[in-house]
Amino acid sequence: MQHLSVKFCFASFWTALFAHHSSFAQTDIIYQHWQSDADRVELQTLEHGNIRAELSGGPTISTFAKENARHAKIDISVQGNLVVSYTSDTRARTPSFKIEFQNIISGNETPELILFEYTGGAHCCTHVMAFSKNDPGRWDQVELGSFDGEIRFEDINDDGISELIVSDDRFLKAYASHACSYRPWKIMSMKTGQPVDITRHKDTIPIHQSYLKKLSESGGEERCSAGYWPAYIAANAYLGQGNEAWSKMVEAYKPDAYPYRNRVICTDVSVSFPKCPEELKQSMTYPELLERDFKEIGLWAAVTERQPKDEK
Ligand SMILES: [Ca+2]
Repeated sequence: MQHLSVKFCFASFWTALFAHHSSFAQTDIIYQHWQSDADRVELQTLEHGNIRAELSGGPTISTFAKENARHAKIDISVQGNLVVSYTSDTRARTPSFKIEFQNIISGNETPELILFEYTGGAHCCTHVMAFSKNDPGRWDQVELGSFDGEIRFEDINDDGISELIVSDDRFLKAYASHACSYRPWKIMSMKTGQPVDITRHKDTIPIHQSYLKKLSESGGEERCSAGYWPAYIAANAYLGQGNEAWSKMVEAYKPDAYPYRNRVICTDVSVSFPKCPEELKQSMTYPELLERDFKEIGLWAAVTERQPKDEK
């Protein structure tokens, strides 16, 4: 059973990585999947203009896995001069890697090299890094984050620079099982060299609209109601319709139904639940829990507003 879930997960990893839109052709991408009996993977190269990226890998001693782990190694050279040599710190025994070129930073003349590293485990995570030329001859490494679901680059506002679109993992397993956790999109854009959350920018409206269309066709409202409503309300809130979405949830909410069962939470968020003193434990209904969580992630105002919010 464990074996099956890992296989499924690899399948979804590759599906997620293939599902992207960019100005670069598929030939600009290298995939590297480790066979479990191999000590190292064959070196592969990817070129763009005078930039050459080499992806290789071998056994490693990492912070996470003391033995039997494998790392990815990226060497980037420009006109034959080595500008980046990066070795990943992985916990994976049979990791998967992908590199591709994407324009995600404006103001420099070269595209970024993106490394996707699937760290292993039943679900989590794909760690994403960008290598970017900033000052003449200087290349920086930028952490884009670790994500459990789909990851894609798409130029959502046609300015020639791709935005990063990922599943919002804050909604994962918060109200339902992994399979029943619907996640709205989180959208990020690079500003002054760092990823910035632009999920509520007006340019993202078509992304949320298309998400809601898919969500309504998913059957999740019936099958996974407790995991469906948070994503439905959040995506609607991004479109200035949070208030109506909340009302729909309240209408559908059945206090006695299993998916909506009350949760006991610890009112001190700094204390893990097993260590929570009895006097700090509190039973919350499903709507109360949603309200608390939406307040915590700064979305409650958007649930009670009616106009699209433009956060730059
Ligand atoms: Ca763009």
